[in-house]
Amino acid sequence: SDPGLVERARAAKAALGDRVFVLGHHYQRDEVIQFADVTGDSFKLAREAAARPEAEYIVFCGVHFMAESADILTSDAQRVVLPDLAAGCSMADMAVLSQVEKAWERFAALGIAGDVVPVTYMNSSADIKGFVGRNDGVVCTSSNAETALRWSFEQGSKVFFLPDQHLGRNTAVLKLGFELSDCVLYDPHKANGGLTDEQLLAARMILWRGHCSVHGRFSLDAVQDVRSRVPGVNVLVHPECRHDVVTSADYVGSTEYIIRMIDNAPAGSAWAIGTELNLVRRLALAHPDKQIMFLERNVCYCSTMNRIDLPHLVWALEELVAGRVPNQITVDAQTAHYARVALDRMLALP
Ligand code: CIZ
Ligand code: SF4
Repeated sequence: SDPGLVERARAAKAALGDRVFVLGHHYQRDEVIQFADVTGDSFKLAREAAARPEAEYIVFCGVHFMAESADILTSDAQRVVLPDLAAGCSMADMAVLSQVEKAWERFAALGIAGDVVPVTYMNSSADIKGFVGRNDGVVCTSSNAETALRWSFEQGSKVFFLPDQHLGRNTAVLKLGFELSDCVLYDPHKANGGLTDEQLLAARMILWRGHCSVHGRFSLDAVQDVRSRVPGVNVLVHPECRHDVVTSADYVGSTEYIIRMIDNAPAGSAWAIGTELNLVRRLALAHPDKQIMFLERNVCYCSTMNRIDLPHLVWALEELVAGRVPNQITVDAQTAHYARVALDRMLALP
C-alpha cells in the first residue's frame, strides 16, 4: 500500500493513543487489517468493542450492521465510526423492517403469530434485531445458530428465520435433522410472501428470502471441479453457502471455525475454502506449508467490505485527530433497547 498513507495512518493512531480502538473484520483488505488492534468475526468484534470502555472512539473496519451492533453494546459516551458509509451489507439490506412487520401481520391474521419465534442472524440491521427483541426472539451467529434454534423450538412450534435463508435451512436440516420440506421460503417481493395459508400452517421453518452475495455464489460445480483437479482436497465452507454446496463439502462452519481448522491442519494437506477471498488469501500466506485455495475459479471479494480502504481509514483517523467525529453510527435508544434484549438473550444461551 501507498507508503505515504501508511505513515499517515501510523501517525494518526499514535496521536490518538488509547482514545481510539480499531476493529478489523476478517474480510477486510490487508492494507486496512494491518492497522487493526484486534481482528475477528462480527460477534467477536462486537464483544471486543464492549470490552474497551476506555476507548472514546471505536473505528469499525467492517460493514454497517456490525458498527450498529458495536454502538448498541458500548456505552453512550463511546462513538463508533465507520470509515465509509457506503460499506453496507447486501444480505442485511434484504430484510427491511416494514416488510418483516407485514409478514408478521399475516402470521397474526392466520392465528399463528403466538407459535412463531423470530430469530435473526447477526447480519441484519439494528431495527430487525429490535423487532426480534420486541417479539420474544433471539439473535444468532453462524457459531451458535444450532443452540439458538433449539432454544427457539422450546418457546414455539415455528421459527421465522431472518435474513439468511441458507444459514436457516442448513442449520435446521444438518443440525436439527429437519426435512427440506419442513422449510418454506417467504419472499417479501411476492404477494403474501409467495406462500399459501396451508404452507405457512404446515411449515416449521419460515425462511426469509435473503442470501449473501459472496457465499451464495459458490456452486456444486465448483466443489466437483476442485475435487477432480486436487485429489484428497478438503472442502471447507461457511454455512451461508447454498444447501447443495454445504452438503457436498467436508467441513462447514463459521469464520472463526474456518480459521481454527486451517491453523490445526497438518502440513501438506490441501484445502479449498468457500468464504470471502481476503480471508482465504491471508490464510494461504500464513500457511505456506499447506495447500490453500479459493473454492471458485473466479475471484469474489465482498464489494462492500472492500469499500473500507486505506484512504478512507486515514481520513477517518485524521478527522478524529482534528477533533471531529466522521461517519458516526448511532442507533436510536428505543431500537437499541430491544436489539439489546435480543442480543442478551443470545448471550444467555447455554
Ligand atoms: O458473511 C459475513 O459477513 C460474516 C460471516 C460475518 C461475520 O463475521 O459473522
Ligand atoms: Fe454481507 Fe456477505 Fe458481505 Fe458478509 S460477506 S458483509 S454477509 S454481503
